[in-house]
Amino acid sequence: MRLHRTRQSSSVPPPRSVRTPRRARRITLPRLLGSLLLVTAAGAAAGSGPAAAAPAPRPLGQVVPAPVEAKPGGSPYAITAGTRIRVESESREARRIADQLAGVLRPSTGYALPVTGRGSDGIRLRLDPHDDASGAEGYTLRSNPGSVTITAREPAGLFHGVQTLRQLFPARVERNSRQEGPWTVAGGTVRDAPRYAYRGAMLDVSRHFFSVAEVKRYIDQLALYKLNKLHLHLSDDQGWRIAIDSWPRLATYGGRTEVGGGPGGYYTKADYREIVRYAASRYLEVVPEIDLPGHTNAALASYAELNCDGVAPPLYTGTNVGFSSLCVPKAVTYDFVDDVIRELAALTPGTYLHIGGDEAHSTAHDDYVAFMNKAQAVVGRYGKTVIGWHQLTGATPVGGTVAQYWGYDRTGADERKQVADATARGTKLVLSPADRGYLDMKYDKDTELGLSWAGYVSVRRSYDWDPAAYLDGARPGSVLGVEAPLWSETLTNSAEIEQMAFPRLPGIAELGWSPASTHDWDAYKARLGAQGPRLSALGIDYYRAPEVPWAAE
Ligand code: TNX
Repeated sequence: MRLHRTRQSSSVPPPRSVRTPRRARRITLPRLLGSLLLVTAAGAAAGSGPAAAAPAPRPLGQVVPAPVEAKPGGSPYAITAGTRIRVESESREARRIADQLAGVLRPSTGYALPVTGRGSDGIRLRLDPHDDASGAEGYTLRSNPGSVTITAREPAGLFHGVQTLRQLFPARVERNSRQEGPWTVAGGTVRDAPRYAYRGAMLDVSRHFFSVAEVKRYIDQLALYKLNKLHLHLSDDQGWRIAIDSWPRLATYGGRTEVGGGPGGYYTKADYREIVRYAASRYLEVVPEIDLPGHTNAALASYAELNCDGVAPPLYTGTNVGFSSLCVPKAVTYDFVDDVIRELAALTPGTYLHIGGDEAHSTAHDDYVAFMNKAQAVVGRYGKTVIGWHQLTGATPVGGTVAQYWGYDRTGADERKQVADATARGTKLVLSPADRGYLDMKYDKDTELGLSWAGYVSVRRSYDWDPAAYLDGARPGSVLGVEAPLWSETLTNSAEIEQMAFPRLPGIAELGWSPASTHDWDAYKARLGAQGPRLSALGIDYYRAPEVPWAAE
């Protein structure tokens, strides 16, 4: 019996943060010669310090997402052959972050960069329990000729500070082979902390299944831009993607295919734990979603008793929505919901559990309300906070529930008002407007991948809105943050994920992180354009949106 695809278990963890995609990793003779030349040039430059005609270091504020404050001042810092990375605190997490930074810097600089203890020089990572200004995720980065010091109250802040530091070096620092220096950072101070606590991205692993290695690759990319939530859409009509011991056929049968009839797949519990662990090591919390009571054909096909008529439908490989529903009156439905949520909650260390609730077009309204109210209680019983798509506000959200708003410019006033009114009763909001934040919408009429039901979403359109002012009538303070969903009806691999996510994902990340006062399309598009060579160095084949002034590669 074939349990699951070998694709997900064959993955070897990438040795460094983001690898070049398979198709771009072929080594051609000119490329080989090119890198040999570079190695020679780097060898000649090594140890000789910054060359006389070295380009000026990147301005401190030229990072995405924009920092709260960047004050230039003094002479730059430069990494040399003798540089050490210093962990200034007795903290295994700080040590791990230092090792991750070394993993980025060593291949491209060609320096040993040992990770060691305290000292006044080098790249210093310092945890300061009294650094209240940094909060849970912020940091301060100070650069002068003697050292670059990142200080934070929490390890998450150190990690985010390290992402900023990566962007202050030349883009080629992200390459896997030795590059020419100098490796300088402008002098001065960056102070930084996020605007919102919830900064997410969603990956739909149901419509097409993505291997653990593909999910890890996306996690690395999200971490670069300081996102802190990975929402996994683990079930839908086309596939059930997580092993549930008490209902094994959900995965072994319901996970057997995907849109277009491909082989599908699912995560074993060990696979899922590995994703959670990897995400946590990049300071992302996994938010698992089981979509209920609609979007459930894969479950209904796996267990006949879940259907009102007791007949299992066939597996589904098309792209329609709204045709499936759990059987609300049947008792067994709630055994199923309880088992699935219990097992998933036990696997998930994070706060949230997402129960879907969207497009339940085949569930009568009263049934929907009754069902969602029961399902919310189950999530609470297993110690998690409910997130649901914003239709959940049509039921009775329990206090502290999070509604994920995915409306768009044509969403009716009544629907918007229903969501806004719920915030007066304590519902919190994560904003994913489909015509702004949906990464699966086409950029324009020529985009090959993606869908267009919410219209085309240009890079500017996805960036140019204010989460705090987006939903009329929402209680101030009810917005927890933003999330960029990526539905995968048309996407089958990492290269396709990246064509849609880049360059729009950094813009959503900036809306979640940067102060509203930094919001300015013209300034942003220049900073984004400077990310081009960096994305290329990471092996990300981003969409060259014509509205962005891309820096020369
Ligand atoms: C709507 S947005 C859906 C998904 C589709 C997506 C495609 C939402 C909560 N439901 O089922 O995959 O559109 O863009």
